[in-house]
Amino acid sequence: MTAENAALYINNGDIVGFSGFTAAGAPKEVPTALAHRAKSFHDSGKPFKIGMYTGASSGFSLDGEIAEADAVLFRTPYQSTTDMRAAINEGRAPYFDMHLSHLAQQMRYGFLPKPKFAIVEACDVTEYGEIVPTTGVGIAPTICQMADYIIVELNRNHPTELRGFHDIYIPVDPPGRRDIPIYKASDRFGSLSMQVNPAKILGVVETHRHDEVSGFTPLDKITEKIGQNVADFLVREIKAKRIPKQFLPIQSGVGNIANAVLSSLGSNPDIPPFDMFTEVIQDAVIGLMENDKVRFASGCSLTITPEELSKVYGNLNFFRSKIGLRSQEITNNPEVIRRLGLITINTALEADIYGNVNSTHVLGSKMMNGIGGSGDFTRNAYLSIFTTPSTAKNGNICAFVPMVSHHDHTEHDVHVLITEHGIADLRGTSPIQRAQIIIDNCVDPLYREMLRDYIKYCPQAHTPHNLAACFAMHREFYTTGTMKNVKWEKYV
Ligand code: 0RQ
Repeated sequence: MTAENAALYINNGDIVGFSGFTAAGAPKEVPTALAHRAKSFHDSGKPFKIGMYTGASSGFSLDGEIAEADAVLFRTPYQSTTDMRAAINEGRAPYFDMHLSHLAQQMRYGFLPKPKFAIVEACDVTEYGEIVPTTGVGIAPTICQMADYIIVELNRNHPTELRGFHDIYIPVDPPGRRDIPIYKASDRFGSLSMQVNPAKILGVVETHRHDEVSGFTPLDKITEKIGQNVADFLVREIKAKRIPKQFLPIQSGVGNIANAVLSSLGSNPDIPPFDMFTEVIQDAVIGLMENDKVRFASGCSLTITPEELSKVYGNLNFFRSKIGLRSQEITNNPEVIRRLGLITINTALEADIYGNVNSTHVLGSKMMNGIGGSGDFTRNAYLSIFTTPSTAKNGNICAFVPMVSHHDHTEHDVHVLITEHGIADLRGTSPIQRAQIIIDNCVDPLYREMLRDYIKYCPQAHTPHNLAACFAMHREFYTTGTMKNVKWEKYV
């Protein structure tokens, strides 16, 4: 059927689950047609909004179009398009930010409204109800199981030979849940496709559209240095025998820094070949697989640019033995993360001098993207690392503040902070020791004295704070456009 005809099934107030994870494997044609349907309703003065579940972020033709059409009843668990972010921060799209591993099970537990429709991208679908996803899995198995109706976007841009990349499994819910039998990243135990009742499939929409995955900005001096610092730190840990010499699986977050970190790990001769047990498999991983530096990558999406994807599709047999795509409740599962002993590397927006991390809220209130999988991985890691450039906005924002303005990862979970200036190893340190280590090693020299001075204005305590002044840096930025000129006397 056409995307327009498929969209006609969906009405105001309906709840829709979408396949994919990031822009990889997200449907494209039907969401855009839905957005047009919403606009035509709005033009005739009628309401049209849908509840939206996705795996994580999605592409412009999904989040962008639906947000632009002002058709969001609610949205969870993660997003990163400009339009959706604006709709959320302007109060036009009610959003709740969730740990990605929680979403599918909370839908099944009945904590969240049941999806009526599942719109899923596939590279193959059979009359018996077998659906083979494309480059992203996300929450697709659960939404296909729960939804009353399924619309399949059959994307001819992806070969049917993607069959064999996936490992699909829905855990039984408590009290019957059993262990997840993954003992190394490359273990597979699920099925190759999603099996649904074929009677639920309303129709199949064909498309040839590419995943809307954007490329990376070339490495700059800061991201390159952060990547080198991470690699140096991990080499040091291997030499100190705190990481086994055969190394441990890596999880790395999204974006330019994560890509730079992977490149540095890949080119460092003292880091042995490794497995990845991660969420998003990014561009850098493909080259590292070709060079035998990455042995296997388990993830819930292959979020790679068309150039890298064509390498994978040009050598499907090689990459099928090296990539496993699973749902996010398996890739981010605390049980498996703890068992495999992951080294997790995620990015902070800001951290405080005591090691707490904000990954989501700009200056405490504006949603950036969401917590994503960073909490799933950080809390359960063997060794958790956060990276960040030491400043943002041309040095006018210091990434280190007295108290984080929003709290995603606590001091209890954050083992190491790394910036372009250096490494703060926080393991086994008290709050005041952490403050010294972070200021000396990670903070930009421009802000070091300012943060040392802050502590002087704090009454003696286990975690010294001056509650009148702890957000002074944020307040100065709001009023003057820079944190550079904070005078604590003005606030204390
Ligand atoms: O804004 O582009 O307007 O200048 O924030 O900053 O440095 O480009 O960072 O793209 O690596 O994203 C934490 C958001 C980092 C991401 C976050 C401004 C800065 C810029 C973005 P401009 P960068 P990145 C598993 C892991 C949570 C989910 C996660 C993220 C913009 O990594 O979403 O970890 N993480 N998932 O200028 C105000 C500060 C700022 C600031 C930076 N302190 N205050 N603005 N900016 N620091 C994968 C998944 O879950 C899918």
